[in-house]
Amino acid sequence: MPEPRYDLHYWPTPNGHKVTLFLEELALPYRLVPVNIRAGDQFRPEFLKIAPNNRMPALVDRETGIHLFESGAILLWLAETHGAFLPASGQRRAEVLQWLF
Ligand SMILES: N[C@@H](CCC(=O)N[C@@H](CS)C(=O)NCC(=O)O)C(=O)O
Repeated sequence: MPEPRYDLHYWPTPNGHKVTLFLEELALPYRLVPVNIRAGDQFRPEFLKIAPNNRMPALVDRETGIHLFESGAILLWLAETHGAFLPASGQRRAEVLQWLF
């Protein structure tokens, strides 16, 4: 079985849920990589290479090699990459982004 496209560095908090909701809605292949923020995993050097702000969620896209932190940036990337939930331009796009930001 092929590796899933996305690694989501995650802990079950609202910011983490934002990204899992998106991935689930589009049935995108992903793997959860736990970042136990109560145990200090967010300060591990290997995690800081992906998320230098020491916060989860963070996403690794194996297909493009892109590493992203900040849930809003991740959602925007996923929306544009998969052509979902985000109108291409105009008022409707601005309305979606106002909720995202
Ligand atoms: N603006 C960030 C906030 C992320 C954030 O605050 N993550 C928290 C958990 S919800 C975290 O990882 N905290 C670890 C820490 O502050 O050390 C986003 O939307 O991704």
